[in-house]
Parts: sequence; structure tokens; C-alpha cells
Amino acid sequence: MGSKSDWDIMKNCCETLKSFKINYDVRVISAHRTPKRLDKFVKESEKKDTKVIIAAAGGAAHLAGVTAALTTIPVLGVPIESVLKGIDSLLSTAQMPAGVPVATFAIGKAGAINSALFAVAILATNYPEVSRQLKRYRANFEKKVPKKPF
Ligand code: RP5
Repeated sequence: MGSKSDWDIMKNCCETLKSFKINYDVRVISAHRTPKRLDKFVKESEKKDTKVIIAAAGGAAHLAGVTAALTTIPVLGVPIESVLKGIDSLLSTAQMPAGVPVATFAIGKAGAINSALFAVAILATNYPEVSRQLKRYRANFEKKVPKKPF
């Protein structure tokens, strides 16, 4: 995430990954404040055979796009709420010119959780146990939705 201030939202992403027993690492890395740290992180991620990178940032949110430019590891972008209510973050993350994609999620908590679930779905294509867990999660999810509103 681009700042420590993003953690309150991004902890929801980590909790979701944890619930699927997915190994993850959490860093504060800013594309504009710590560009060298970003470059180092991406190089290390490639060496470690990291499968997915989730990048969360707010405002002029270029973290996901710059990360995607440095690697072919799939990059999932989470726009963080900002003074413009996250619309700036959403557009900065989603509106990548053709050639370097960032899979972009909803602003804030929903995006944080869904980015984790999407990472799980990517992993599920190669790891049958993860696929089973995801199917179980969806089945339970459905049970929680009441059939009537009263
Ligand atoms: C972005 O600027 C960060 O991702 C954060 O959402 C926003 C504000 O950062 P702070 O000023 O709170 O560190 O780069």
C-alpha cells in the first residue's frame, strides 16, 4: 500500500487472505515517495515466484500502474478513499492505457476484500485445495443471504 494510512482498509484484504491460509507479505511502498523501494520489492517478488501483487493507493494513485509496468506478475489495484471520495484513486488505478493492465476493484473496504478473493481465484486455477476452499466460501456466503427481507 502507498501509505501507512491505507492499512485500516487493507487489513480487510489481509484478513481475507488469512482466512484462506494464503501466504502473503504486507509493505508500505509508494511509487512517488519510495520508488527505489518499489523497484527492489518487484525484483524480490519475481525471485520469490510471487503469484499476485495487490497494490492499494489513494489520490493520484499510480502505485498499481507503476508496479504493473515493472513486472508481468498480475497486479490487482485497490483504490483508497481520498479527498475526492476515491473517484480520483479509482480512475488513476483503472484507466491504464492499453498494454499494461491493472485489474481494478471497488473503492475502499469492498475492493480490499474482493482483491483478496480475486487473488484466491487466480491461485485456485493451479491449487486444487484453494479451489475447494473458494467453492466452500461461496456456498457459505449464499447461505448467509436471507430469502426474505423481514
Ligand atoms: C497515497 O496517498 C497513499 O496510498 C494514500 O492513500 C494517500 C495519502 O497518503 P498519506 O498522506 O496519508 O501518507 O499515496
